[in-house]
Amino acid sequence: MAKHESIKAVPTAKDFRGSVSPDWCPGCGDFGVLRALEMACAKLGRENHDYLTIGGIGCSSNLPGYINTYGMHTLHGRTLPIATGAKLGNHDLTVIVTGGDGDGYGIGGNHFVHTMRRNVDLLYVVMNNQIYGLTIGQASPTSRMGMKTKSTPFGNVEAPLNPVAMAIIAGATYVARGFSGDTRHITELMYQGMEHKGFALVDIFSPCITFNKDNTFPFFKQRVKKLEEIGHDPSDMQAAIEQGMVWGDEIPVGLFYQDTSRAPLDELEPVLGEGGPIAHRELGITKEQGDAIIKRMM
Ligand SMILES: Cc1ncc(C[n+]2csc(CCOP(=O)(O)OP(=O)(O)O)c2C)c(N)n1
Ligand code: SF4
Ligand SMILES: [Mg+2]
Repeated sequence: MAKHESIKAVPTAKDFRGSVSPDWCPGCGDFGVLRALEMACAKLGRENHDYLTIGGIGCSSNLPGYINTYGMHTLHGRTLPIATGAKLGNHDLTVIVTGGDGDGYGIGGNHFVHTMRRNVDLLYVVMNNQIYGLTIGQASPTSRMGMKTKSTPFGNVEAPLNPVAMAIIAGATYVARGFSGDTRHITELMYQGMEHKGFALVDIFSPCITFNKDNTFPFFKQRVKKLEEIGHDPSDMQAAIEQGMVWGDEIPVGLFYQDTSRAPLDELEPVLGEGGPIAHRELGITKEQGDAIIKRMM
């Protein structure tokens, strides 16, 4: 069965625009990510109810409230286990997780590693602004050494983690990076990430114009270099890690790594093999038994 067999109509990006306007600071990089995600969903061609968008806590994690799909606003750092449960509960859904560098690489770091190891079929979009935006400007796991923030007034003494290299090593089967100033490029990266069967990370430089005065739009505009233009082969794991380690006057963006040989978790789980998504199956218990369980849990 084709991955997206339930396609019925061809929606436009406008169909994915939510009814609530984002309360992000005017000029925040997250606006570009939201617009690109709307376009990527339209390009994939599924209907609104075929998508579930899940966020944690943070400016970036508020995105599910602004896009017209099913959505969940969950706990700080806990999006990935919730997304895993949702995907296994209804593996016909296109599951998208959105969040920040603090949410995903800090408090949620353990889940990040294990969700990639399991190759859960979802798109994970991290708006990496190298700062805690919502809590007004503390250092995050991707803040550079020496960076002055509210929590590091004398300069950050911790080394940043490298999400791209980490994702490749941990078992993600689609690893990409983009810049929110290039909406067309990130639309394509996110679209391909949803098409991919398995865990797809799209780490996006999404400047926090209010609290990060180092990693700004001009900073990235001057440095980003598309991997497509330098002839990188995304099936070459070693080359992908090497490119992932590059950080300087040029910073690579694009598709670093893709492995299409590994099946995603939902295809390997025997219980899901026959009978369609669990969410659509009969419960196999009587109404009385169901009522008793609900009563006990209330
Ligand atoms: C368990 C828990 N710890 C801490 C917080 C406080 N908190 C809320 S958002 C956040 C960090 C947000 O940073 P990031 O994920 O990078 O998102 P951004 O706002 O930068 O988009 C923190 C520490 C919380 N809400 N819950
Ligand atoms: S604080 Fe930073 S990340 Fe949050 S909305 Fe404002 S610019 Fe964006
Ligand atoms: Mg952040």
